[in-house]
Amino acid sequence: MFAVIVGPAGVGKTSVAKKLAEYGIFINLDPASPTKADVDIRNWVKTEEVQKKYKLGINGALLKSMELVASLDDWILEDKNEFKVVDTPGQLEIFLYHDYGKKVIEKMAEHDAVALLFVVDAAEIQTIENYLAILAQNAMINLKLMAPCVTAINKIDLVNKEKIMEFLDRKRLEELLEKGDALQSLAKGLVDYIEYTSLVQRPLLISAKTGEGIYDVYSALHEVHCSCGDLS
Ligand SMILES: Nc1nc2c(ncn2[C@@H]2O[C@H](COP(=O)(O)OP(=O)(O)O)[C@@H](O)[C@H]2O)c(=O)[nH]1
Ligand SMILES: [Mg+2]
Repeated sequence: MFAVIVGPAGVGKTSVAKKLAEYGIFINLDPASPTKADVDIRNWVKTEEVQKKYKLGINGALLKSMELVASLDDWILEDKNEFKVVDTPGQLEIFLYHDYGKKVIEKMAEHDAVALLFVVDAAEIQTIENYLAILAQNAMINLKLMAPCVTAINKIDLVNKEKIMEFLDRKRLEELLEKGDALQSLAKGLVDYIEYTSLVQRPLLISAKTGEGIYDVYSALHEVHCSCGDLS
């Protein structure tokens, strides 16, 4: 299967991908990130070269790079038995606003099953509003990419776990929402939507630094993949 790591910049995607790749192989699909990989998209597309060639700013160059990546399939490995961890750029608009990310995912799905891992930073989940905003992004990624998705809250080694655990407890979350404002029905609808669409319902608490929860992510990715069957 392809386990595709998506999420904002700096949340620890590459670190998580490398840890997960201890169970398989590491594919770097970030044309701006020089990193040691088993398969590296930079053999075909390098963002700094695209920037020069097309005279673009850094964001434009990244988008153009992903457009080029979406047209390639040289990097795709055929072996279905392999657990292939795919690291991606942190510019979420590639997946949410443009079709480049979706095209890349569709290309992978032609060859093997695809499961997504949405990685977020634990430091960003200190309030219920932020937690709900993360759920909303997760829902958008699910909708847009139409692939099963697991959410991982990374850098759990840096925060108070108890607080986040409160949000993950559905009953406690509802109690917290009761005290909220007019947005609570929207928020509840969102929680229902996520529970309805996510096969692994609770985000996993992990740390790429200590290794905590990495095996759980590996299992969860296989679980969603098995529940959804082969997408190809
Ligand atoms: N404390 C801690 N730092 C982490 C963890 N995961 C990543 N980092 C650090 O966060 C920074 C960004 O990580 P990186 O993997 O490059 O994030 P990316 O931009 O999402 O690929 C680096 O300095 C990492 O060492 C973690 O679980 N705990
Ligand atoms: Mg990275």
